[in-house]
Amino acid sequence: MTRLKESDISHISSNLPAYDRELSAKTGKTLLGIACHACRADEMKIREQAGTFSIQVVPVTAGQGIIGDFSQTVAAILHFMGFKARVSDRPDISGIAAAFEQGADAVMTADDHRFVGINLQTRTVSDNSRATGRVFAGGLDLMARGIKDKEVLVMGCGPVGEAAAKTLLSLGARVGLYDLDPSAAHASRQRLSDGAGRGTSMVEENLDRALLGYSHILEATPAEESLPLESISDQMLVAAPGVPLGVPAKGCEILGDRLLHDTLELGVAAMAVSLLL
Ligand code: 2YC
Repeated sequence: MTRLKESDISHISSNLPAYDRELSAKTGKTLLGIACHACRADEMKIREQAGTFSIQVVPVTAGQGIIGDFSQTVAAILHFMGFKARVSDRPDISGIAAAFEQGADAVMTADDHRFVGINLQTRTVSDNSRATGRVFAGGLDLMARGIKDKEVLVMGCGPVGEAAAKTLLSLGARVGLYDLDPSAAHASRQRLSDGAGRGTSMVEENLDRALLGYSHILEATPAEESLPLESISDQMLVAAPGVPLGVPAKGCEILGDRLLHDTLELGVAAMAVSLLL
């Protein structure tokens, strides 16, 4: 899991209205709308419930410690979506205890290993990796005006890529799995075929050859420039939850509105919606 740097997220809070407009242009839906689409939730109902749902964001000093602006940015994203959100006055256990004592409906908190939302009533745990994979798959579905029966190459078979593949299969896409470590791709394929649900995925062992055959890409690697410039065509649609962005700058220019990427917003939005389900 890539650890975010303050510079990855410091722009987010002040840019949320503009980002919402960018998402609408790319997918036809807003941040809340994409998260609801990915979670198969009714947007009107979620918007209504969010207004009275309080989420306490609790900083955690353990391990590598606090990332500047992280908790404040998470709270700003939640507030922008209409949730009652605030950062706890104290970090760690004191913050968790205060959330319960103050009757918060949920907490959102991250150590070096997991970033989760926890619904304090239902005990539902929404995991950032799963939510991020799911919401970027949902965003690709929207950009493609329906991903059903289309072929999608998932690059990176970690928790985010595998969650994206699972969602894409449930949407009726045909999924190719690529990873630098072929055994990781094979293990993902096995888990995906064991699980309920539909469709089968296949492992792509050679990236250059695979990229010749796919025009829908879900880039979920922690590598920069994982998508070679020469492979980027003017029909390609790319949903890229991977941090740092795996598309070279020139590639971003070519893709324009056909590239979906952020470092926190969509994943947090999907985590929050799934806490209400
Ligand atoms: O500020 C804090 O409370 C820190 N304990 C937060 C640490 C987050 C570590 N995880 C990451 O940087 C990201 C997650 C947002 C998702 C994947 N990596």
